[in-house]
This record gives sequence, structure tokens and C-alpha cells, in this order.
Amino acid sequence: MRTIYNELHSLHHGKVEMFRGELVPCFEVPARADYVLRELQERNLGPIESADVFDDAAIARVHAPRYLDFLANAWTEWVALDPANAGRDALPSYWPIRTFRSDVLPASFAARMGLFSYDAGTPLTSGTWDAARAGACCALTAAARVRQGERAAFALTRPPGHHAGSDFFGGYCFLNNAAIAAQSLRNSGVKRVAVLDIDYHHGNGTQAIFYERADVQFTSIHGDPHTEYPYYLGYADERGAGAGLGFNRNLPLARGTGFAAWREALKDALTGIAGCKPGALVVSLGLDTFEGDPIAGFTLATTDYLRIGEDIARAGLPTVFVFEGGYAVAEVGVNAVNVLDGFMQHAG
Ligand code: OKP
Ligand code: ZN
Repeated sequence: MRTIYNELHSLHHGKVEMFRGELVPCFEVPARADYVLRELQERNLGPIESADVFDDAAIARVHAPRYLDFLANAWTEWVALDPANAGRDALPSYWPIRTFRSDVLPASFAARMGLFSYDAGTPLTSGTWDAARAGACCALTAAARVRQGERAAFALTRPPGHHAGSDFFGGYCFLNNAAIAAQSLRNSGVKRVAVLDIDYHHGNGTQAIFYERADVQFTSIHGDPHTEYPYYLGYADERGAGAGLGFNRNLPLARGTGFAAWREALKDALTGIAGCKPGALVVSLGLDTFEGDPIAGFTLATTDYLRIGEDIARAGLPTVFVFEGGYAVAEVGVNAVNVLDGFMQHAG
């Protein structure tokens, strides 16, 4: 399988995130992608190439103009507030929750940080925009390779994307790489696209982007939001709305779930996807379902990821894998490459 690697990923290097009243070191670190790259090279999984260049049009089909403007200039604005900010991450402190307005774009940078975000765990850094923008190009390139006839391609990029909505960041995500890939498949002529999100955390951003659409079906297997992040979305009764009714599928599982029950949910998810008869599949490939993950609660083992790849291959669809979460840093490479390896061995 071909990998498209975003070599600019390390420009996004958050120092701290807010957790239980303290600023703690970021879990989402550049080393995550380095481990995956090294494992791909060691196991000779296939060619590794850089992303093609794309203009902003493909990104703007998924994200709102005022959000993209904000992200592109945020670091400059942050440093303009105080030169000492150059050595500090930008984190939001205020949010326009119910009863506040979100149509007005405040002049205050702090106010706009909150308008365009939903948590205090997602630091914006000097290279966030460049890394995220290159990551979107990485996902677009992987989608293009699949359209050019490859059975599958892997977009190896960070920061992740599935929590980012049309006009907000959060959950370590800024641009929704999986949604951008799915939309580009649609624009290149694929009539229906399925997105399968297997990260531990519900892909609230991807769900929201496609919630009222029938041309992109979204299915997610994740920790039950009653107890797990992102808490406010990801329940089983969210089935889509308007034209999209019936094209959103959430399969929440209790914290502590092991591979046997998880794999049953995957089987269920793949049956639903087959029923939609999509022309292509985008997989939000999170590895934080691993038993050793420091911020998640399922108990999958390293060899289980081979089986996941096999099961996904049997869907028989042109497939774009997009790297998402996975914070057991030393194991994330083996676990990710096991999925891709299992896929290739059963791709036919
Ligand atoms: C991003 B992705 C840990 C609390 C959890 C947010 C988790 C974001 C996960 N300090 N904070 O889905 O892997
Ligand atoms: Zn996650």
C-alpha cells in the first residue's frame, strides 16, 4: 500500500493542554507519526511519497471561509498581542455557549479562539496551520491515488482531523482530513462515499459535516459518550437529518470493551456500509483502542489490528486510510501498520 507522508507534521508541536485544572504535556506529539513511518519502512509496506500541492479550494468545500481565515492568521495575531507569546501555545478560555451569539466575529483574538473551538485541550502553535494544511493535502493526495486506480492508500499525517467541524477545532484536530478526502472523492465522481471511523473517540466533526447528506455515509465505533470524550455527540440515536436521515450510524461501546465485542460492532458497521453501496471508503484510523493507550478505555491487543485490516479489506472497496489518534506512542507504529498489513494480505 502506498503511503502519503506529511513531512511538515512536526511543525505542529503543542507543549501543553488543559487537563483537570492543570496544564499537562500534550499527548498528541510528533513522535507518533515518526513511529508509524519507521514501522512502514522496516516492514516494507510500500512506496512512501510526499503530498501533491493543492490550492485551498478542496479544503474550502469542507471548512467555512471565516474559520480558514482565522486559522491561517491565528499565530501572527497571538504573537502580536505580546511578543512573549512566541514561546507559549495559544489556548482558548471563553466559549459562546447557548444564548450567546456566534454570527458576530469579535475583534478580540481570545474571543475568536473560543468562537472557533470547543475545548481547552487543543493548543494552537506556530506551525499548526502549515502542518494542518499540508495534512489536508496529504489526505487529498491519498484520495487521488485511489481514484487513479490503487486499491488503497494511507495518509500519514498529524495533527488528526476527525473532531474538527466545518468551523471549529478541538480534540487535537484543526482540519478534518477524512472529510476533506471523502468530499474530494465525491467531487472526482464517486457517487456515494462511506466514512468508517474506528478511533476510540467519536468523530463528531465528521458526523456534523455530513449529517444532512445522503451522499456521504458516516459510521463510527467509539467509547460511549455518556462517559467518554467528546461527551456531547456520538449517541446511537443520531441517525442523520433531512436528506441525510439514515446515513449516520453510531455504535458506542462501554469503556472496557475488548476485541470480541469490538469486532462484532465492526461487522455490524461493515454490513451497514455495504447496504449503502458506496463507491469508496475512507477510514479514520485511530489506534487509541489499544489496551495500553493512556487516554482511552478499550482493550485491543497489537495482533487484533491485523484482523481489523482483514475485515476492512473484505468490504472490497477502494479505501483511503487517514491517520487519527493513538497515544501509546511506542506501540502506535506497529498497531497502525498491522491494520494496513492485514488489509493488504486480504485485499485480493
Ligand atoms: C483525539 B482523537 C486527555 C483528555 C482527552 C481530548 C481527547 C482527544 C482525542 N487529557 N482530551 O480522537 O484521538
Ligand atoms: Zn481518539
